[in-house]
Amino acid sequence: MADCLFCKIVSGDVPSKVVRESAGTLAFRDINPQAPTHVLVIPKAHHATVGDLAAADAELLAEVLREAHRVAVDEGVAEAGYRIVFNTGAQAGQTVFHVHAHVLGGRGLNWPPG
Ligand code: DGP
Repeated sequence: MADCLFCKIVSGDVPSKVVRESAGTLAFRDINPQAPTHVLVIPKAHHATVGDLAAADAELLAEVLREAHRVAVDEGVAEAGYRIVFNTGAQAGQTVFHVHAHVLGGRGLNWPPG
């Protein structure tokens, strides 16, 4: 989508710090990290929310989750524990409407989230 920030990251028009890439996904560091490890994993194809992606392409959603786990392993946070978050909708804090998994780790994470 022409006016989508994360589509521009996929195309390289907006720079990012890429940590992993698979056939269908890209993983890059969040510009405003909330934990020592804070990586976003996105499908290269544009889907606005995780619900939209689940309905349109469940295998691609599975690829996003596999890659999110691989990021946690590569970053060395998988054993201690990490969190995968999909903010979905404005009230939940979604600000970029190209679905993304936040992979957070490297510190204790509170529950419930704010
Ligand atoms: P959310 O609030 O769940 O939609 O998360 C959007 C995240 O995207 C937020 O944590 C900050 C991050 N972000 C916003 N703009 C950029 C950008 O230009 N580059 C990178 N790497 N991350 C961005």
